[in-house]
Amino acid sequence: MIRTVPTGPIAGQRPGTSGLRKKVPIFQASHYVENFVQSIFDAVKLPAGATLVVGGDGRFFNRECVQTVLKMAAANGIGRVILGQGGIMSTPAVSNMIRSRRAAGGIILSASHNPGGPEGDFGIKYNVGNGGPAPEKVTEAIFERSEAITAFRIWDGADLDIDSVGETRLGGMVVEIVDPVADYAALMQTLFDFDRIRALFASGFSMRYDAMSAVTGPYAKAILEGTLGAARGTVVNGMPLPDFGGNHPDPNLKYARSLFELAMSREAPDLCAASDGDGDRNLIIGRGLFVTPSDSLALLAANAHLAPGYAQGLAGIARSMPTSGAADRVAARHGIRLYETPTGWKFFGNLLDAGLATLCGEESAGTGSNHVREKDGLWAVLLWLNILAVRRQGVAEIVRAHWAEYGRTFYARHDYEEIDADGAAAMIGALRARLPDLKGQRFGVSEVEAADDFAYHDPVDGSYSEHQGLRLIFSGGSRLVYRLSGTGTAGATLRVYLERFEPDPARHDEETGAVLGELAALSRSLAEIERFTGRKQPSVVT
Ligand code: VG1
Ligand code: CO
Repeated sequence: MIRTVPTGPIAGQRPGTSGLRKKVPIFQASHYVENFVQSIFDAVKLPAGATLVVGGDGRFFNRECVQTVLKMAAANGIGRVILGQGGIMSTPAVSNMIRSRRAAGGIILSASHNPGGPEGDFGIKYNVGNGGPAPEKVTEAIFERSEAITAFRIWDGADLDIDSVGETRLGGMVVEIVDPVADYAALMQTLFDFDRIRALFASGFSMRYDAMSAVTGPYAKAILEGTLGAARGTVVNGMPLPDFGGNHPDPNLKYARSLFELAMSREAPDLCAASDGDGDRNLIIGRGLFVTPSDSLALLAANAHLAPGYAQGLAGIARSMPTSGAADRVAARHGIRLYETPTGWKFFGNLLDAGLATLCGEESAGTGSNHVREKDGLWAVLLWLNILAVRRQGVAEIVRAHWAEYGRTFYARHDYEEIDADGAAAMIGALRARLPDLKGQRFGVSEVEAADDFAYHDPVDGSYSEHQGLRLIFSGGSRLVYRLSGTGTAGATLRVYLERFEPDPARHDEETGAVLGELAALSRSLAEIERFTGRKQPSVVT
């Protein structure tokens, strides 16, 4: 039986960079999930009988939330829900499922790389029919609806068994529970030379893949150990856990520290890799060398043609604005276009749909291609493996050769987490107001050549997004970018992105911290970070 339940707006249901993300207790509050899910259905107005894909990263509250979404879908005229077994499906696998099954859209339950558990984070994200995150006009419409909601519709009945593969019914709606891995694994097989990667592993190539007790464990085990013949035990922390084993499923140098230490040790395998909570991010570390995500995008772009799925070359490359200019040099050399977009994967969707870009990437460990409309962690690892299998060189050797050819872009991101939101906003406001004066000013050996508040005109649909980060471009190839995070759940997080281009190979082995030291000091004094936020140093450097 369908029930219509009166409700009223709950403040603050505005989706951020990647969906609605809040602390678990907020999601557990009465009507919180129901209001937001009803706002999605009201705003996107799917045709009666439409198909919807639903999956989550398995974090705490995933299973309860799946039940609510199913019951509300049944009460809102959805014809079929394709659900990952146990409520689990990685973000790129949901994207693929939406596309391959021609679903109208999908709902992803995840807070990605944020910590999980009863006091951790949760999130709900709506993806549209191309398989990608809803564009801004859709997320705005959802938010507006949440501010005016008066009732939600829900199926009144017992919870469904979500653990057995097969079809069941909820009222008039079919619930199809699927193996979340199979279709995704089949897609990977069409893109990469699995025989060659198998031969690489057979030749003794060693690897460690840290699934961080998050969603990619079953995918990595099936593909790396199952199909490609990597040694058993290659995948560690391979079981998705509601609290991610008490760890923070963010594959960076801070939270994947033990993997990093292994890669730097005498026992280092040929390749160390990791993915985040929902499987869309990747970390790549060669023996003794961490590959920055910005470099990884450039390297993958320069070598993608070695994989069958990209043998025709690339139509174009897209990167988010804070991502380093390393990929720009590859695009320039290959005579293809480089698109610079605001932060967040939703801005790549139009470029991919229109065939303007083939590869996309972000400095935050996200890389992907036109095979789906999300960034894809395991895909990036497989593309690296394909390249290593063809070139038969080590990761570090390939990276150094790339730097020698294109120059090296030293890069770091400084995060000031959980700072006071008003102080952070005041700091950005003050710096924004000074941008026109900064242009032409000299700091040490370099001069500010350009200073702006990044805005983006989507070349496909003409939409305009402003205030996407403050940029200072210096003579000699250095850059500073300041923006506030749109994914945090406590206070504000200031992100400062630093880069410096170094063409001279004799200087490519210098320490990133030393190379960027002066720029880091300047980033603090210029924006008066301490005065506005009380912080002398960043809380995380990646
Ligand atoms: C961060 C990253 C951004 C990424 C977003 C979602 O956003 O900087 O590059 O697209 O997370 O990633 P922000 O607004 O906090 O800087 V995920 O893996 O959460 O889907
Ligand atoms: Co993620």
